[in-house]
Amino acid sequence: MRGEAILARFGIAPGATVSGVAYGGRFAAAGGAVTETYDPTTGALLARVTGASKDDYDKAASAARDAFLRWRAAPAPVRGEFVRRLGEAFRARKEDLAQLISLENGKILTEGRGEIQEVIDICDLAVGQSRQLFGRVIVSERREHRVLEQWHPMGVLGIISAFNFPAAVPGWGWALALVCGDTILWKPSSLTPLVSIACQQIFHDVTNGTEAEGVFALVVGEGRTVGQTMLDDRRVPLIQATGSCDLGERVTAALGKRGGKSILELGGNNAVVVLADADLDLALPSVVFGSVGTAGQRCTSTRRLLLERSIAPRFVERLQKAYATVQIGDPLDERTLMGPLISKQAVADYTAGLTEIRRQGGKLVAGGNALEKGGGYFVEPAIVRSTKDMPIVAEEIFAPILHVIEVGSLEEAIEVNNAVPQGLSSGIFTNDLRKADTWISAVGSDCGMANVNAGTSGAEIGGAFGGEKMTGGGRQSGSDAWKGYMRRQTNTVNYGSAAVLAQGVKFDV
Ligand code: UN1
Repeated sequence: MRGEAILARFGIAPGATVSGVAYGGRFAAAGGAVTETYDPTTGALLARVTGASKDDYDKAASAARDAFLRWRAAPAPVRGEFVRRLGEAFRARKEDLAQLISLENGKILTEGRGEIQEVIDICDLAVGQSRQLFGRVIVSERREHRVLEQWHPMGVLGIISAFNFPAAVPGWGWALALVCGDTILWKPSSLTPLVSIACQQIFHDVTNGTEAEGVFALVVGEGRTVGQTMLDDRRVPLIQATGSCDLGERVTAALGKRGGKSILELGGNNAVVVLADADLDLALPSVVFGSVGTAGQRCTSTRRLLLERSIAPRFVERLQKAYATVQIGDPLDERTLMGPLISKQAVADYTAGLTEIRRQGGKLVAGGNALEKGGGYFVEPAIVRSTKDMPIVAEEIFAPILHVIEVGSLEEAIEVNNAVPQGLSSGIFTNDLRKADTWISAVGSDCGMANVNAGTSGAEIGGAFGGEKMTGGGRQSGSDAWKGYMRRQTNTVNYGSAAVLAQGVKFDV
């Protein structure tokens, strides 16, 4: 069977039933609902994964909590040393994991490799960060007083991750959270449970028999059951969640009731602006990668292309030509540029999305068909000529559909870019310095990420990753995103012998 050798590297036999629950350094005999995971390239069953029952969840969460009580006391650089070893293990298994991602998720191999590289990169960053969890010392208004700020471990980090980045985005969370002194309770997407099981095996390889044993727990399961239990669980003070805007609403509602914190990365509806003065040779590959890469299934995928009117016909023509050369097929074949969508449902969403776009007046100018290809979930990448007032343009359709919208000026481009509810990523192509700087100024793009002469997807881990508005406001990955995984404590220290009150208050007893 296709993929047999890839699965075998992680001890999984095709069609076998494996446990999706692990805590305390080992996989447990799980008793929850069984998830079937499919190869999106062929539609064939890869394996069955037993998810967490209520009882399994409870044991996993307790184990993660117990591990936290020990782990938080380890010096941060010691915790960093484990993350260094995890990074080494991911380096050693990079190709195995990349192939497994291509098999179960359907992204092309180079992107699977890139995804594991992203895990390695965040580990490297986190190791350095483990020696830089700096607080501040603040001058006090009171004599013989000092005010300082410290960052302490938060507790168990719940990770709710999506199918499209089954290893890297959870990796952003666990690598930083571990050096911050937190432990991990991971509910992966039910569409890619094998990738999470493979990662968990590596976690065990590195941490078992050490003081880090048990810092990772895994609970495969549906969002409605296992996910909701986690959202309601006071043992989990912080949840990093990636997914739709609807997921964000559920997370916020549940955490609001119990004072939990969240780091959210929700829907994107990312636009690229190409102005008339732009280098079109530069813009073209960036737009194609943004819209067709990962079969349009990144949160950062380019969904809207805002073209300055005078270049629109020329650029669309070049885009159509480029789209026609995109090789669609087996993501494990190095020549392929676009693999399948994740599921039958995703194909249905693509088709329904295009039908609705046309109903609202959009004109299809490239692609548009689901492809019969050996049982896989393939579609053609599509380009539609749309207008800014079509309501569907404001929605995220998680498929390779690119709206082309004409604009008359930079000002109009900014207005259209900002007119949608989501605010993750954005990019402008221009050679005009003033226009480029306006785009990234306070009156420019309102997104968490705004690029110049670079597309919307493929961010490096060094910057803070995340977006505004319905995208949820969270920041992950680099910069000072680590602060989101810790709790801040302000300390006032009186090293004198008088009880002095702030603001000059007198209260003599
Ligand atoms: C996502 O789609 O949720 O910037 C993450 C990018 C990748 C991460 C995408 N580094 O496209």
